[in-house]
Amino acid sequence: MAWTRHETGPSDDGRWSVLRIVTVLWIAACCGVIVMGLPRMYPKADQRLAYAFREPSMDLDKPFANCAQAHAAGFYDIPRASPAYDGGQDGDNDGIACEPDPGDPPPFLGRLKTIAKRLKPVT
Ligand SMILES: [Ca+2]
Repeated sequence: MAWTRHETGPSDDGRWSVLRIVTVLWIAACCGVIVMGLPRMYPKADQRLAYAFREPSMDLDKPFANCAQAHAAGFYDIPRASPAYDGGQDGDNDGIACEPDPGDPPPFLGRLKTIAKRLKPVT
């Protein structure tokens, strides 16, 4: 039976545990080197990712006249932190202005297009 093997003395399990720990530490070290090294190899990559995923309305400098204009320009769910936020366009005062109307296309589709456009290589 398997349990008698553990009672008789050291088995392969001990060596495998050490090997497993060393392997995990090695993989963790490799991941650390990659994570720490990538920004040094490609210094602009993290800036570009941050820009791509940045809330688009943060790049605006003033609110839209109304939510219809915001929606026509492709802006939905404008957060309070954005310069484009207007409390008058946030009817439920939850910090999000110009939420999509029922029947509007899902805003995340437009957001995905923006992210893809921002991630395209500059030629
Ligand atoms: Ca709201």
